[in-house]
Parts: sequence; structure tokens; C-alpha cells
Amino acid sequence: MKKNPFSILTLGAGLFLLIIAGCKPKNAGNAAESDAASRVYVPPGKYDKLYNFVSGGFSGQVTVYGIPSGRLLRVIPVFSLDPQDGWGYSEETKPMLNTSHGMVPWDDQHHLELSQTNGEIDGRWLFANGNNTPRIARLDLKTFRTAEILEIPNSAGNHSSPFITENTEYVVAGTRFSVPMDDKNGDVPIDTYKKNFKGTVSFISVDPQSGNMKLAFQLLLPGVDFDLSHAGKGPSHGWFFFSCYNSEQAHTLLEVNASQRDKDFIMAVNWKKAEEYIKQGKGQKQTVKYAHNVYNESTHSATSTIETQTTVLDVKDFPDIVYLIPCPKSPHGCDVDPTGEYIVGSGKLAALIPVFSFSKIQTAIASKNFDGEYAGIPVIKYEAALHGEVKKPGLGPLHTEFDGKGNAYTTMFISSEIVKWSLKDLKVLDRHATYYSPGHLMIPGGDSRKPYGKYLIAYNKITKDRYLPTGPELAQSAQLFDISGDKMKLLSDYPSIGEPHYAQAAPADLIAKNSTKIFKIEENKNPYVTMGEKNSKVVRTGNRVDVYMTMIRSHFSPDNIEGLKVGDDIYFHLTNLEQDWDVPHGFAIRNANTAELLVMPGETQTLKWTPDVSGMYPFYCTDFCSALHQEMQGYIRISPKGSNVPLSFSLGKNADTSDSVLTKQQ
Ligand code: K7E
Ligand code: CUA
Repeated sequence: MKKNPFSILTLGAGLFLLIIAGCKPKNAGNAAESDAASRVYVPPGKYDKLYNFVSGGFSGQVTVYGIPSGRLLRVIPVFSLDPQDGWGYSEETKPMLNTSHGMVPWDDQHHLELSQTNGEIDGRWLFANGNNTPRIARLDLKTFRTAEILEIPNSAGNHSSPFITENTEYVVAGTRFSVPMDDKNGDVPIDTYKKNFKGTVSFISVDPQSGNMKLAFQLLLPGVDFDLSHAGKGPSHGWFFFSCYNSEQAHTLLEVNASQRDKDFIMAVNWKKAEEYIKQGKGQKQTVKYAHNVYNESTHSATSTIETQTTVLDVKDFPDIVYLIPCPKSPHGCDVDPTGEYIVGSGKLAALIPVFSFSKIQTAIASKNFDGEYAGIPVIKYEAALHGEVKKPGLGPLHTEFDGKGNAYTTMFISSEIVKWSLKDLKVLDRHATYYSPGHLMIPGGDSRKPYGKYLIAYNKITKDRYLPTGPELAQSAQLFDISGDKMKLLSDYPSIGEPHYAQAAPADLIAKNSTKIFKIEENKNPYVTMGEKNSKVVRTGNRVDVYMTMIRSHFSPDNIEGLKVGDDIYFHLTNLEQDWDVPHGFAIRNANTAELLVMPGETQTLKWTPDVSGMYPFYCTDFCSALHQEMQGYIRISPKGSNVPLSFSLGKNADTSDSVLTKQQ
């Protein structure tokens, strides 16, 4: 066992310095196992064993990697504009980024959760949180696209989200910041925090067939900060657990003022009970505003609807829904083991890891073994809820995952390591350095009832000297470990996109077999579809022009258009007629102040362009689609406002009315 030089440090000024600085493990080089190369090597033409879905952090997107190779397979646009896919630029996808505050083209994406059935990953959907403008996205794993985005009212910083229950009954969303509720006057002095600021957690129901999300109800809670959460499972199914910090209710200099109390809380929520009260009509209806955006796979278009109602249950009126459990100190991760019995709270500033027992929590509630209350909510006695403490695990515990064999693995941000410990006797079994300062870690299925990983991936916050320098900015690193034996073995590290926080993984078979290869053209219900080249046309209605254009290797139809004018609103409806896997066509016009379109086989997408200067505008296909890809191009003639050039469009009319300079010279 490598000796951790920091485990003897106690809390104090030194620790605070370390928190700021982190620290670098010794022997940072040459750390991988000697046979590591062969264990991560996926030969050309062979597939990876697992899909790894990784949050993009401040990129706002989700990335997909193959494991064990660590190869980047795809970036899926979710909350941020993506010029590569035209996401948020095409008329069809613009509504996906709509909110009650208009278009919000970016977010900070931290956590992902795969849908589950009976507590096991079912490979259907992936949920993603938007942290900054509170939103939850559902990605469809058939198409690897964002299918739905729901804005969350009464929330500010959707951090403890989007964790799910074991049959995907609910996706949860807890607010990081407490704020005045949406229907209250938010224009109040900040130092009235204790009076005016409230927290909420939202329960979003998921339709078991379609996956469609609906804001089912919200719990009104004291004004603290909710950080992470996980649902109970098995015996604890019906409960949800949240970590909270800032029980001091500070509103300034939180690094000091929210670190005063020796313990903050894990909040246990009996959501089945809350659900009953809602069914009995006990919730308060509240008028709010939030967007609900849905992408329809048959029209290839999104709609955005502004919803206006939420149902709120004030927990202080329902004393048997919520209980608080003291947890040292400023807890971050809140993780439930595969059996559903153990709840691990990771206090960033604690020198130990408390592990709570679900059955003991139930006994404590039944016998009212409370230690007073906090804002009207019963506080369970720490010892009454405690299974035990992992002593001297390392410094700065953040997140824990499980291998299904009775072991837990916790990231230590400050001492830069992963620590493996036993759930039963809470003994530290192994520790391995990471490079550097890991945030989340992920074991495939590691937060489900059935972890199946022999791998563990650490997502590190600090890269420093691990890669060739690329200026002041370095990509965050992921590190792959083999955890099939007693000792963790470092296999590889690879860069990631944005800042990865949480991640999920699923066996390749579960997802690959359902993957969409083309959209069937005969099922294309986009109102602007062009079914076949002969139906392509250009239609003028006042100053709106609709161009119904098709794409097939290797031309557009039409590819010559005249009679369009400066100031026209031109809508190019591009239908890709291909019915062949992996043959998208792109579409770009010179000087258009928007992104390209990338249109998948059988799909229709629309680009809007309002030309501002008359002249000749070439357009072309941006995706190398055939040997004659470079010939896949055309011209649009833009005439001045008020010109009377007749509207015309054509394909293949190559007669030239002018004299050719070339011919004369020959
Ligand atoms: Cu620890 Cu936002 Cu999950 Cu990142 S959070 S590390
Ligand atoms: Cu179509 Cu290149």
C-alpha cells in the first residue's frame, strides 16, 4: 500500500491551504502497469466493450467515449449551440434551447444518469442536467440526440440533478442556490436571506413508454444549498437522499461562512409519501413560467411550450416526508450502494467518511430518535443513523462508486487519490494516486443495483504536466483503472472535452443493437420535406422564400436559383434523400451569418438566411460524401431590393447564353 503522506494531517489552516492548492502525488510518471497497453488496445476494426457517456461541464454538451480504448466517439450537442451539427442554428432545433427567458445557448452540464429498469441500466435514455439555467435534458440513445429539455422553475443552479429512481419513475432536480421563489418578489435585500430565501427539490416524472418528462411536484425546503443526490434502491426504493451544505445560511464568503458548523446534513426524502400527498391534492398550485421543449423524430423538428403551473408541497406542513441526518462537514457526494442499505456522505472538509444505514434511519424515525429540528424538519441523531465511519481515508473526499462486490471507491480531491474501502467493516483496502485532484469517478453501473465494471474511471480536475503543454489551457484528463483484482491498476489516461464531472457507462451490446442508422424517408413528416428530386421547388410568398431542396450524391436540386432579393427571408429546407448509413450531407452558403446544416439520411433541416448585399452566392456540401463531393455545389443570385428578375430554379440546365472567353481563345 502506498503511504499517503497527508492522512495524518488534521483539519486546520494547513488543510485550507491544501484545498486551494491541491497536492501532487510522488512518482507521477511511470505509474501505469507494464501490460496496460495491451489491455486498453482495441485493434483497428474492433469495437470497444463499453460506451462511456461523460458530462461536458462548461462545454454544455455530452461526450461519448469507447472503453477501454478511451477513444472519443462523438460529442452530442445538448445545452450549447453546436455549429458542427447546426444544433440551435437550424429552424428545427432552435426551439430546443428556448427557455422562459428566451434562447439560452449555453449551460454548464455536470451530471448524467442512464435510465434504469429494476435498478439496472436499460440503455434507453440518458438524462443530463443544466446547472446554470436550471434544465434537464433527455437524450435518446437510439439516435444519440437530445430529445427533450425541461426547464425547472423555483430553482437556481440545478446541481443535484438528474438522479433517477430505480424504474426511472422520477428524475430529481435540487437547487444549488436558495433564492426567493418565482412567485415572490426577488427584489429584496440579500441580507434578508434567512427570511426570504428558500430551496426546492423537484420531481420530474418520466413516461415509461415515450420517456416524456413532466414536472410532477416540488418540495419547498429551508434555504440551504443542495449539492448532490442519489435515489434509494431495493429496500430503500421510495426514498431519495441529498447532501446539503451552507446550513449556516450564509450569503457571502461561503468558503468561510458556510464552513462554520461541524456538521451539515444529508436530507432523506420519502418521495412515495410526498407522491401520496400530491395525489390527495395537498400540494399548492403556483403560477410560474418554464419551457418544455420536445424534439419530434418524425417531423424532425422541435417545439417549445411555455408551461405556467407547478405544484408545491411545503415540507414544514408535512412532517413525515423529510428528515435531516447530520453529516460532517460540507458534504458533497451522496451515494447509495447497490444493496440500497448504505448511504455515503462525502464531507469535503471531513477527515473521515460517514456511512449511514437505511435500516437504522428507519428505526430512528420510528422511535423518534431525534436531535431537535432544523427549520421545522426533524434531525435524526448522528449515531442513530450511522453504520460507521471510514477512518483516515485521505483528504477531500468527493464522490463514491461501488463495484457490487461489497467495495466502495472514493475520490480524494486534496490528496489526489482513489481510496478503496469495504462497506462491511469500513477498512481501507487500497489506495492509488491520480493525476491530479479527481472530482467524480465512475464504475460502469456503479450507482445502479448491478455494477458490472471491472473498470473505474477517474475524472481529474487538474492536468498540469501530464500532457504536452498547450498554452495556459490544458484538457482535463480521464484515467482508466482496472479494478478486477484486489489492487487498482492504472491502465491509461486520455484528454476530455470541457470539464467532465459525472459519467455513466453501459455495455456496448445494450445500446449498439438499437442504434438508428438512417431516418426512413417515407416516414419523414417534416412539413417542408421534399419527397424526391422532381418535387424540389422555390416558392415566393411576399418577401418570404421557401426553397425545397434535396441532396443526394453528388448534387443539390435545384442548384441554380435566381430571382431572390436583398432583404428576403429565405428558408432553405434541405432534405437528404440518401437511405444509406453514414452519408450525411452538409449545406453552407457564403456569408450566411449562421452555422452549416448537417442533414442525416432521410432527414429535413432548415436554414434561414436574409441576404444583405446583392451578388452571387455559392453554396456547397461541407461533408466529404463521395469522390465528387467537391462538385456538390451551386449558385444563388441575389438581386437588389425591388429588382424584377423573375424567380427561377433549375438543375442541369447548362446552356450558357454568354460568349465564352475560353472558346474564343482556343
Ligand atoms: Cu463534484 Cu458538479 Cu458532481 Cu463536479 S460536482 S466534481
Ligand atoms: Cu454531399 Cu459532400
